[in-house]
Amino acid sequence: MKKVFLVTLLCVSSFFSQAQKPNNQEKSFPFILPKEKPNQKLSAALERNYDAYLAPRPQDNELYSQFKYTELKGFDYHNHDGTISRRDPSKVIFANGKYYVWYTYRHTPTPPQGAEKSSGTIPSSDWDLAEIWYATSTDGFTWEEQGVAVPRPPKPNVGWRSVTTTDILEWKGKYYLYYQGFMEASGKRGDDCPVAVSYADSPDGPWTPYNKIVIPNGSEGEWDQYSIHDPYPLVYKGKIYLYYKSDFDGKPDLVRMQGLAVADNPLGPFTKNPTNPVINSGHETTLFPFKEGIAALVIRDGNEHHTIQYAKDGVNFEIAAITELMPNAGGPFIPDAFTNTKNGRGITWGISHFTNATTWDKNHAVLARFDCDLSQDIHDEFMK
Ligand code: AAL
Repeated sequence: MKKVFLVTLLCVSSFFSQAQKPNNQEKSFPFILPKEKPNQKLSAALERNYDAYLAPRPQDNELYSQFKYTELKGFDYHNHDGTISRRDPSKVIFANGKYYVWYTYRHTPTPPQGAEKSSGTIPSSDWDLAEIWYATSTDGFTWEEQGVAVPRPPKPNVGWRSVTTTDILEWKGKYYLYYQGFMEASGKRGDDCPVAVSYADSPDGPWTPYNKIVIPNGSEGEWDQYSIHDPYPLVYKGKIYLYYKSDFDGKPDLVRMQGLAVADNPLGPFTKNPTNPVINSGHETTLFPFKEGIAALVIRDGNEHHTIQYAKDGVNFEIAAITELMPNAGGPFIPDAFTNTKNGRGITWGISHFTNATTWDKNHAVLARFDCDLSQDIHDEFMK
Protein backbone atom coordinates (compact mmCIF):
# COMPACT_ATOMS: atom_id res chain seq x y z
CA MET A 1 0.00 0.00 0.00
CA LYS A 2 2.86 2.30 0.83
CA LYS A 3 3.95 2.12 -2.82
CA VAL A 4 0.60 3.41 -3.91
CA PHE A 5 0.88 6.37 -1.64
CA LEU A 6 4.18 7.10 -3.28
CA VAL A 7 2.91 6.73 -6.83
CA THR A 8 -0.24 8.63 -6.04
CA LEU A 9 0.96 11.33 -3.79
CA LEU A 10 4.74 11.70 -3.78
CA CYS A 11 4.64 14.72 -5.99
CA VAL A 12 2.43 16.58 -3.56
CA SER A 13 4.30 15.79 -0.36
CA SER A 14 6.15 19.09 -0.48
CA PHE A 15 2.82 20.90 -0.55
CA PHE A 16 1.86 19.05 2.57
CA SER A 17 5.03 19.96 4.42
CA GLN A 18 4.27 23.59 3.63
CA ALA A 19 0.68 23.18 4.67
CA GLN A 20 1.85 21.76 7.99
CA LYS A 21 3.60 25.04 8.81
CA PRO A 22 0.93 27.70 8.74
CA ASN A 23 3.10 30.33 10.46
CA ASN A 24 5.92 30.15 7.93
CA GLN A 25 3.41 30.06 5.16
CA GLU A 26 1.73 33.23 6.39
CA LYS A 27 5.03 35.08 6.51
CA SER A 28 6.50 33.97 3.18
CA PHE A 29 3.31 33.59 1.17
CA PRO A 30 1.43 36.88 1.17
CA PHE A 31 -1.26 36.05 -1.40
CA ILE A 32 -4.87 36.55 -0.55
CA LEU A 33 -6.91 33.87 -2.26
CA PRO A 34 -9.15 35.46 -4.93
CA LYS A 35 -12.23 34.03 -3.30
CA GLU A 36 -11.28 35.75 -0.04
CA LYS A 37 -11.00 39.23 -1.55
CA PRO A 38 -14.08 41.34 -0.86
CA ASN A 39 -16.32 41.80 -3.93
CA GLN A 40 -13.95 39.80 -6.10
CA LYS A 41 -15.57 38.48 -9.28
CA LEU A 42 -14.33 34.97 -9.94
CA SER A 43 -13.73 33.61 -13.42
CA ALA A 44 -15.87 30.64 -14.42
CA ALA A 45 -12.84 28.37 -14.09
CA LEU A 46 -12.03 29.50 -10.58
CA GLU A 47 -15.64 29.39 -9.47
CA ARG A 48 -15.80 25.81 -10.73
CA ASN A 49 -12.58 24.92 -8.96
CA TYR A 50 -14.15 25.83 -5.62
CA ASP A 51 -17.64 24.52 -6.31
CA ALA A 52 -17.45 21.49 -8.55
CA TYR A 53 -14.93 19.20 -6.88
CA LEU A 54 -14.66 17.76 -3.40
CA ALA A 55 -11.63 20.01 -2.68
CA PRO A 56 -9.88 22.76 -4.68
CA ARG A 57 -6.66 20.68 -4.90
CA PRO A 58 -6.52 16.98 -5.82
CA GLN A 59 -4.17 16.24 -2.93
CA ASP A 60 -6.81 17.40 -0.44
CA ASN A 61 -9.56 15.52 -2.22
CA GLU A 62 -10.43 12.20 -0.63
CA LEU A 63 -12.07 11.08 -3.87
CA TYR A 64 -8.99 11.75 -5.99
CA SER A 65 -6.54 8.96 -6.70
CA GLN A 66 -4.29 7.57 -9.34
CA PHE A 67 -4.23 3.84 -9.96
CA LYS A 68 -1.49 1.25 -9.94
CA TYR A 69 -1.85 -2.14 -11.68
CA THR A 70 -0.21 -5.50 -10.89
CA GLU A 71 -0.38 -8.72 -12.88
CA LEU A 72 -2.14 -11.52 -10.98
CA LYS A 73 -0.52 -14.87 -10.36
CA GLY A 74 -2.30 -18.22 -10.63
CA PHE A 75 -4.33 -17.99 -13.87
CA ASP A 76 -3.58 -20.01 -17.01
CA TYR A 77 -4.31 -18.07 -20.20
CA HIS A 78 -3.31 -20.74 -22.79
CA ASN A 79 -0.43 -18.58 -23.91
CA HIS A 80 -2.92 -15.77 -24.61
CA ASP A 81 -4.18 -17.51 -27.78
CA GLY A 82 -7.69 -16.09 -27.26
CA THR A 83 -9.39 -19.38 -26.35
CA ILE A 84 -9.51 -18.49 -22.64
CA SER A 85 -10.78 -15.20 -21.30
CA ARG A 86 -11.44 -13.85 -17.82
CA ARG A 87 -13.14 -10.48 -17.50
CA ASP A 88 -15.67 -8.29 -15.70
CA PRO A 89 -14.78 -9.28 -12.14
CA SER A 90 -17.24 -8.90 -9.28
CA LYS A 91 -16.47 -6.98 -6.14
CA VAL A 92 -13.96 -8.81 -3.97
CA ILE A 93 -15.32 -10.11 -0.67
CA PHE A 94 -13.58 -11.59 2.36
CA ALA A 95 -15.11 -14.75 3.86
CA ASN A 96 -13.85 -17.96 5.47
CA GLY A 97 -10.40 -16.37 5.93
CA LYS A 98 -9.84 -15.57 2.24
CA TYR A 99 -10.75 -13.21 -0.59
CA TYR A 100 -13.24 -14.29 -3.25
CA VAL A 101 -13.80 -12.91 -6.75
CA TRP A 102 -16.24 -14.07 -9.45
CA TYR A 103 -15.82 -13.28 -13.14
CA THR A 104 -16.85 -14.06 -16.71
CA TYR A 105 -14.92 -17.12 -17.89
CA ARG A 106 -14.86 -18.17 -21.53
CA HIS A 107 -13.06 -21.29 -22.72
CA THR A 108 -13.95 -21.97 -26.37
CA PRO A 109 -12.27 -23.81 -29.27
CA THR A 110 -11.60 -20.51 -31.07
CA PRO A 111 -11.32 -16.84 -30.12
CA PRO A 112 -14.48 -14.75 -30.83
CA GLN A 113 -15.44 -14.68 -34.54
CA GLY A 114 -18.22 -12.04 -34.64
CA ALA A 115 -21.99 -12.60 -34.66
CA GLU A 116 -22.25 -13.92 -38.24
CA LYS A 117 -19.74 -16.72 -37.82
CA SER A 118 -20.87 -17.62 -34.32
CA SER A 119 -22.41 -21.02 -33.61
CA GLY A 120 -23.23 -23.28 -30.67
CA THR A 121 -19.50 -23.57 -30.00
CA ILE A 122 -17.97 -20.50 -31.70
CA PRO A 123 -18.31 -17.31 -29.68
CA SER A 124 -19.44 -14.05 -31.27
CA SER A 125 -17.79 -11.83 -28.66
CA ASP A 126 -15.38 -12.17 -25.78
CA TRP A 127 -18.32 -12.65 -23.37
CA ASP A 128 -20.34 -15.04 -25.54
CA LEU A 129 -20.68 -18.72 -24.51
CA ALA A 130 -19.31 -17.82 -21.09
CA GLU A 131 -19.86 -19.07 -17.56
CA ILE A 132 -19.31 -17.48 -14.16
CA TRP A 133 -16.22 -18.82 -12.41
CA TYR A 134 -14.57 -17.87 -9.17
CA ALA A 135 -11.16 -17.76 -7.53
CA THR A 136 -9.86 -17.29 -3.99
CA SER A 137 -6.73 -15.72 -2.56
CA THR A 138 -5.16 -14.98 0.80
CA ASP A 139 -3.17 -11.93 -0.35
CA GLY A 140 -5.09 -10.53 -3.34
CA PHE A 141 -2.13 -11.13 -5.70
CA THR A 142 -1.96 -14.92 -6.10
CA TRP A 143 -5.30 -16.53 -6.91
CA GLU A 144 -6.46 -20.12 -6.97
CA GLU A 145 -9.11 -20.75 -9.59
CA GLN A 146 -11.91 -22.80 -8.02
CA GLY A 147 -13.99 -23.48 -11.14
CA VAL A 148 -17.54 -22.79 -12.14
CA ALA A 149 -20.01 -21.02 -9.82
CA VAL A 150 -22.87 -20.44 -12.29
CA PRO A 151 -22.95 -22.52 -15.48
CA ARG A 152 -25.08 -21.73 -18.51
CA PRO A 153 -28.54 -23.13 -17.78
CA PRO A 154 -30.34 -25.31 -20.32
CA LYS A 155 -32.35 -23.55 -23.06
CA PRO A 156 -34.77 -21.70 -22.76
CA ASN A 157 -33.77 -20.50 -19.27
CA VAL A 158 -32.48 -16.97 -18.89
CA GLY A 159 -28.76 -17.01 -19.71
CA TRP A 160 -28.77 -20.23 -21.78
CA ARG A 161 -26.52 -18.63 -24.41
CA SER A 162 -24.13 -16.94 -21.97
CA VAL A 163 -23.95 -15.87 -18.33
CA THR A 164 -21.55 -12.97 -17.79
CA THR A 165 -20.54 -9.86 -15.92
CA THR A 166 -21.52 -10.84 -12.43
CA ASP A 167 -21.52 -9.12 -9.07
CA ILE A 168 -22.01 -10.32 -5.53
CA LEU A 169 -24.40 -9.31 -2.74
CA GLU A 170 -24.40 -10.56 0.82
CA TRP A 171 -27.80 -10.11 2.44
CA LYS A 172 -29.04 -11.60 5.70
CA GLY A 173 -26.41 -14.36 5.74
CA LYS A 174 -26.98 -15.50 2.14
CA TYR A 175 -25.04 -14.72 -1.04
CA TYR A 176 -26.50 -13.57 -4.35
CA LEU A 177 -24.74 -13.43 -7.71
CA TYR A 178 -26.40 -11.11 -10.22
CA TYR A 179 -25.37 -11.46 -13.86
CA GLN A 180 -26.23 -10.76 -17.48
CA GLY A 181 -28.29 -13.58 -18.98
CA PHE A 182 -27.98 -13.74 -22.77
CA MET A 183 -30.68 -15.48 -24.82
CA GLU A 184 -28.88 -14.93 -28.14
CA ALA A 185 -25.29 -14.37 -29.19
CA SER A 186 -24.14 -10.86 -28.34
CA GLY A 187 -23.96 -8.83 -31.57
CA LYS A 188 -26.84 -10.58 -33.40
CA ARG A 189 -28.90 -7.44 -32.88
CA GLY A 190 -27.10 -5.58 -30.13
CA ASP A 191 -25.62 -6.60 -26.81
CA ASP A 192 -29.08 -7.39 -25.48
CA CYS A 193 -29.82 -9.04 -22.15
CA PRO A 194 -31.62 -8.67 -18.83
CA VAL A 195 -30.24 -9.52 -15.37
CA ALA A 196 -30.66 -12.89 -13.63
CA VAL A 197 -29.59 -14.08 -10.17
CA SER A 198 -28.42 -17.24 -8.38
CA TYR A 199 -28.17 -17.64 -4.60
CA ALA A 200 -26.20 -19.73 -2.11
CA ASP A 201 -25.63 -20.16 1.62
CA SER A 202 -21.85 -19.98 1.19
CA PRO A 203 -19.57 -18.15 -1.27
CA ASP A 204 -18.35 -21.63 -2.27
CA GLY A 205 -21.86 -22.49 -3.45
CA PRO A 206 -23.69 -24.52 -4.52
CA TRP A 207 -25.54 -21.76 -6.40
CA THR A 208 -29.24 -22.16 -7.10
CA PRO A 209 -30.45 -20.32 -10.20
CA TYR A 210 -33.62 -18.34 -9.63
CA ASN A 211 -34.34 -18.87 -13.34
CA LYS A 212 -36.32 -15.65 -13.59
CA ILE A 213 -35.37 -12.20 -14.80
CA VAL A 214 -34.83 -9.94 -11.75
CA ILE A 215 -33.98 -6.65 -13.48
CA PRO A 216 -36.12 -6.61 -16.61
CA ASN A 217 -35.41 -4.52 -19.68
CA GLY A 218 -37.34 -1.25 -19.92
CA SER A 219 -40.51 -1.08 -21.97
CA GLU A 220 -40.46 -0.02 -25.60
CA GLY A 221 -38.79 3.33 -26.16
CA GLU A 222 -37.18 3.50 -22.72
CA TRP A 223 -33.42 4.08 -22.37
CA ASP A 224 -32.91 0.53 -21.02
CA GLN A 225 -35.23 -1.26 -23.43
CA TYR A 226 -32.63 -3.69 -24.78
CA SER A 227 -29.82 -4.11 -22.32
CA ILE A 228 -29.33 -4.19 -18.57
CA HIS A 229 -25.59 -4.62 -18.05
CA ASP A 230 -23.06 -4.62 -15.23
CA PRO A 231 -25.43 -5.18 -12.27
CA TYR A 232 -23.75 -3.83 -9.13
CA PRO A 233 -25.52 -4.29 -5.78
CA LEU A 234 -24.68 -2.44 -2.54
CA VAL A 235 -26.57 -2.23 0.75
CA TYR A 236 -27.56 1.38 1.38
CA LYS A 237 -30.28 2.95 3.51
CA GLY A 238 -31.34 -0.54 4.60
CA LYS A 239 -32.15 -1.59 1.03
CA ILE A 240 -30.47 -3.20 -1.95
CA TYR A 241 -29.25 -0.46 -4.27
CA LEU A 242 -28.38 -2.12 -7.58
CA TYR A 243 -26.71 0.11 -10.17
CA TYR A 244 -26.54 -0.96 -13.82
CA LYS A 245 -25.60 0.24 -17.27
CA SER A 246 -27.75 0.67 -20.36
CA ASP A 247 -27.32 2.65 -23.54
CA PHE A 248 -30.43 4.01 -25.27
CA ASP A 249 -29.83 1.28 -27.86
CA GLY A 250 -26.91 3.29 -29.15
CA LYS A 251 -29.14 6.22 -30.18
CA PRO A 252 -28.50 9.00 -31.10
CA ASP A 253 -24.90 7.91 -30.57
CA LEU A 254 -23.68 5.20 -28.31
CA VAL A 255 -24.63 6.92 -25.07
CA ARG A 256 -23.88 4.66 -22.16
CA MET A 257 -25.21 5.72 -18.77
CA GLN A 258 -25.90 4.19 -15.39
CA GLY A 259 -29.26 3.55 -13.77
CA LEU A 260 -30.39 2.46 -10.31
CA ALA A 261 -32.93 -0.13 -9.18
CA VAL A 262 -33.83 -0.58 -5.48
CA ALA A 263 -35.32 -3.56 -3.65
CA ASP A 264 -36.08 -4.86 -0.15
CA ASN A 265 -35.62 -8.43 -1.28
CA PRO A 266 -32.65 -9.71 -3.33
CA LEU A 267 -35.00 -11.64 -5.62
CA GLY A 268 -37.02 -8.48 -6.28
CA PRO A 269 -39.16 -6.75 -7.14
CA PHE A 270 -36.64 -4.01 -8.00
CA THR A 271 -38.00 -0.50 -8.54
CA LYS A 272 -36.10 1.57 -11.06
CA ASN A 273 -35.33 5.10 -9.94
CA PRO A 274 -37.74 7.55 -11.64
CA THR A 275 -34.83 9.87 -12.51
CA ASN A 276 -32.80 7.16 -14.30
CA PRO A 277 -30.17 7.29 -15.65
CA VAL A 278 -28.55 8.64 -12.48
CA ILE A 279 -25.02 8.87 -13.96
CA ASN A 280 -24.69 10.37 -17.44
CA SER A 281 -21.47 8.57 -18.46
CA GLY A 282 -19.39 5.50 -17.65
CA HIS A 283 -19.12 1.92 -18.79
CA GLU A 284 -18.71 -0.94 -16.35
CA THR A 285 -20.12 0.28 -13.06
CA THR A 286 -17.84 0.56 -10.00
CA LEU A 287 -19.34 2.12 -6.88
CA PHE A 288 -18.77 2.06 -3.14
CA PRO A 289 -20.26 3.57 0.02
CA PHE A 290 -18.39 6.74 0.92
CA LYS A 291 -19.22 8.83 3.99
CA GLU A 292 -23.01 9.21 3.99
CA GLY A 293 -23.35 8.58 0.24
CA ILE A 294 -22.14 6.56 -2.72
CA ALA A 295 -19.04 7.19 -4.87
CA ALA A 296 -18.65 6.01 -8.47
CA LEU A 297 -15.72 5.48 -10.84
CA VAL A 298 -17.01 6.77 -14.16
CA ILE A 299 -14.87 5.30 -16.93
CA ARG A 300 -14.57 5.25 -20.72
CA ASP A 301 -17.89 6.56 -22.09
CA GLY A 302 -19.66 9.91 -21.95
CA ASN A 303 -18.81 13.54 -21.31
CA GLU A 304 -17.89 12.81 -17.72
CA HIS A 305 -15.66 9.79 -18.29
CA HIS A 306 -12.49 9.71 -16.19
CA THR A 307 -14.27 11.32 -13.25
CA ILE A 308 -14.93 10.07 -9.77
CA GLN A 309 -18.39 11.10 -8.72
CA TYR A 310 -20.26 11.33 -5.45
CA ALA A 311 -23.94 11.30 -4.55
CA LYS A 312 -24.76 12.18 -0.94
CA ASP A 313 -28.07 10.38 -1.38
CA GLY A 314 -26.94 7.61 -3.74
CA VAL A 315 -28.97 9.20 -6.55
CA ASN A 316 -27.83 12.72 -7.42
CA PHE A 317 -24.24 12.30 -8.60
CA GLU A 318 -21.82 15.21 -8.95
CA ILE A 319 -18.23 15.21 -10.19
CA ALA A 320 -15.89 14.98 -7.18
CA ALA A 321 -12.55 14.54 -8.97
CA ILE A 322 -11.04 14.11 -12.43
CA THR A 323 -8.38 11.45 -12.87
CA GLU A 324 -6.89 9.03 -15.41
CA LEU A 325 -6.20 5.34 -16.12
CA MET A 326 -9.09 4.16 -14.01
CA PRO A 327 -9.73 0.43 -13.66
CA ASN A 328 -11.87 -1.16 -16.36
CA ALA A 329 -14.74 -3.11 -14.84
CA GLY A 330 -13.19 -2.53 -11.41
CA GLY A 331 -14.43 -4.83 -8.67
CA PRO A 332 -13.07 -3.34 -5.45
CA PHE A 333 -12.69 -4.93 -2.06
CA ILE A 334 -15.25 -2.93 -0.08
CA PRO A 335 -15.19 -3.93 3.59
CA ASP A 336 -18.50 -2.13 4.23
CA ALA A 337 -20.34 -2.92 0.96
CA PHE A 338 -23.10 -4.83 2.77
CA THR A 339 -23.00 -3.44 6.32
CA ASN A 340 -25.54 -0.66 5.69
CA THR A 341 -22.87 1.83 6.74
CA LYS A 342 -23.69 5.49 7.22
CA ASN A 343 -20.01 6.39 6.97
CA GLY A 344 -18.48 4.49 4.05
CA ARG A 345 -14.73 4.18 4.49
CA GLY A 346 -13.81 3.80 0.79
CA ILE A 347 -11.52 1.45 -1.11
CA THR A 348 -7.80 0.76 -1.56
CA TRP A 349 -7.68 -2.16 -4.02
CA GLY A 350 -9.62 -4.51 -6.23
CA ILE A 351 -9.58 -6.56 -9.42
CA SER A 352 -10.16 -5.12 -12.91
CA HIS A 353 -9.61 -6.32 -16.46
CA PHE A 354 -7.53 -5.47 -19.50
CA THR A 355 -8.66 -6.34 -23.02
CA ASN A 356 -6.45 -6.79 -26.08
CA ALA A 357 -8.51 -5.10 -28.75
CA THR A 358 -5.41 -4.52 -30.90
CA THR A 359 -4.81 -8.23 -31.50
CA TRP A 360 -8.37 -9.01 -32.47
CA ASP A 361 -7.62 -12.51 -33.78
CA LYS A 362 -6.64 -13.50 -30.24
CA ASN A 363 -9.29 -11.40 -28.55
CA HIS A 364 -9.53 -12.10 -24.84
CA ALA A 365 -9.24 -10.31 -21.51
CA VAL A 366 -7.11 -10.77 -18.42
CA LEU A 367 -7.75 -9.92 -14.79
CA ALA A 368 -5.38 -7.59 -12.93
CA ARG A 369 -5.13 -6.04 -9.50
CA PHE A 370 -5.53 -2.29 -9.02
CA ASP A 371 -4.45 -0.29 -6.00
CA CYS A 372 -5.66 3.20 -5.19
CA ASP A 373 -6.23 5.66 -2.39
CA LEU A 374 -9.94 6.27 -2.19
CA SER A 375 -10.15 5.53 1.49
CA GLN A 376 -10.99 7.96 4.28
CA ASP A 377 -8.64 6.09 6.59
CA ILE A 378 -5.57 6.28 4.37
CA HIS A 379 -6.25 9.89 3.55
CA ASP A 380 -6.52 10.74 7.27
CA GLU A 381 -3.33 8.81 8.00
CA PHE A 382 -1.47 10.71 5.28
CA MET A 383 -2.75 14.08 6.44
CA LYS A 384 -1.37 13.54 9.99
C1 AAL B 1 -18.48 -5.38 -20.62
C2 AAL B 1 -19.72 -5.02 -19.84
C3 AAL B 1 -20.81 -5.98 -20.24
C4 AAL B 1 -21.05 -5.94 -21.72
C5 AAL B 1 -19.78 -6.58 -22.19
C6 AAL B 1 -19.69 -7.75 -21.27
O1 AAL B 1 -17.31 -4.92 -20.25
O2 AAL B 1 -20.08 -3.69 -20.00
O3 AAL B 1 -20.31 -7.29 -20.05
O4 AAL B 1 -22.16 -6.72 -22.08
O5 AAL B 1 -18.72 -5.63 -21.99
